[in-house]
Amino acid sequence: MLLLWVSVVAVSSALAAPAPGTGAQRRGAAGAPNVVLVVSDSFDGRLTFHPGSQVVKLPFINLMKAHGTSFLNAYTNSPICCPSRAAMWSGLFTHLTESWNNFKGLDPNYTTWMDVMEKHGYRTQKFGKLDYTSGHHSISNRVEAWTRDVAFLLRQEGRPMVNLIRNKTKVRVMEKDWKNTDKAINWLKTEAINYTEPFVLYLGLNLPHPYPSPSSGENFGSSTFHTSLYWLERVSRDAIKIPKWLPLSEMHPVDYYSSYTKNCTGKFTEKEIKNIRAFYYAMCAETDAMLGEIILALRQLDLLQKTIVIYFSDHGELAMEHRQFYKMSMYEASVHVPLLIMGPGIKANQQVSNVVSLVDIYPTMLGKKSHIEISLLIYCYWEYKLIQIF
Ligand SMILES: [Ca+2]
Repeated sequence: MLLLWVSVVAVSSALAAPAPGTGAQRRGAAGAPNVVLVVSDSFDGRLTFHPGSQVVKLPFINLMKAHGTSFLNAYTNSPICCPSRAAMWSGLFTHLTESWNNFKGLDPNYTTWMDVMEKHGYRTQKFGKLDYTSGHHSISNRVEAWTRDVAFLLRQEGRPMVNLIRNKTKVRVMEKDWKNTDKAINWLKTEAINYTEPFVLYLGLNLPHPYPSPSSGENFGSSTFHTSLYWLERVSRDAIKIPKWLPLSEMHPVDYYSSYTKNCTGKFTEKEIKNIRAFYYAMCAETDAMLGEIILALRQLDLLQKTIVIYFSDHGELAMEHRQFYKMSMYEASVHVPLLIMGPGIKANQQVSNVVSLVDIYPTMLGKKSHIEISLLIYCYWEYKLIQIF
């Protein structure tokens, strides 16, 4: 823990230095800062500000808050993976992408903002979870979206449960995400560091999405909240709120249907609910550590002062609020996402309360300005235009 704290302090000192080239407005990529996006899954945005921030230690999100701009009211455009990510990569609302569920996303050859940036001289690279194109989920996903407006029960997920690794030194629980984080860092060290052009790096993490539960039978889904004592110790159990539930008979039929298909209509003790929430928060702490590894690598490579770092998630996680887990609901826990931006030209320690959403990433990256699209840079006092093509 001391090591982590020292690292955060060291990064803070590096960020205190003045940003080079501030004030530049450029066409094309030449001279523009690099951009690194760390995009996790299922992260409840309310953990990035008070009082949610009291429940779990997130040192690198806190660092981004202190040295950058954080958005207090950032929302997903659709609270499920593919539709959310399709909106983010295309800059189009869900009624335009027609990605209503995980069955349909963008076409594989769709021109995203990253493709446009590459055409304008950026070196680009993606690692980890993407999940914005069609063809990665089952056909049943076509009718199992958050609407679930069918007259029969499609399938029931496994009951939400926890699974603990009783090891106080086990850091790398979600090994696949750590491998992708390592790959991204290796790319920074061996490729990006040598580029004369600016680069855009995207790292997609699966955490803090719950893990598969094969013990729950054929249609098991991902209902296991899994972590180690190392991460669980970062959670303040006393600060965990137990959500109030309506009696099953008073629930709205849509909520009841969601609760039923998510296998949450049975009996849960308060301890069980608190555990599920604690394990979810611990998984968020592990996610923060991966973000931290990227920030530390940028600092070690002397890239931090010329790189804009952006962190957000595709949607939230209900973690037993409204008698549900997963997302697929318009309740706050499901739709409120974290959104933090830091780097050269971006105002430090600024909290923005304006409502923004993931479609705003597209015009932010491309410097597009119109009466409909909102570029986040107008809130950040971001003095660069990454590219200006419209
Ligand atoms: Ca997701």
